[in-house]
Amino acid sequence: MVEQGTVLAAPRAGACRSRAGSAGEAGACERTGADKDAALKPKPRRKTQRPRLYKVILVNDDFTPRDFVVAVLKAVFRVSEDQGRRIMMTAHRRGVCVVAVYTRDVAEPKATEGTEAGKAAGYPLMFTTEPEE
Ligand code: TYC
Repeated sequence: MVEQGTVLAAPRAGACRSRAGSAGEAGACERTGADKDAALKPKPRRKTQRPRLYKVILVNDDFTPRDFVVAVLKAVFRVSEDQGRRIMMTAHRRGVCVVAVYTRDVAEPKATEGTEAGKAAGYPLMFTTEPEE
């Protein structure tokens, strides 16, 4: 709910901001062509907020076999063999790698599924999630 009197949008650059009482003054705010049309058309305002996005992060360890990591990436995140290998090698070399970005309701179950796949096979493979700025 928007309270009465709440300012939803500041006047845009170039909008006529003549003082009260100037209405009707000849030439107070004259416009021509496209500028005139733009002034009449209110800027569309977003009615729904974009959901926050979460990164799924692959964490390196010293025990999970490389091919197993790639297989999990392919199965859970639907990446290609080539992409899976690149993601795995980035985590291997740098410690972590962002696998993908999703809404929270998708990111968290995928991270859990990947981590559980490692656990079921006896590996400490880990995926975490982190909100994007
Ligand atoms: N470092 C592991 C190895 O050398 C491979 C690996 C890569 C494990 C990425 C986890 O997130 C990972 N066998």
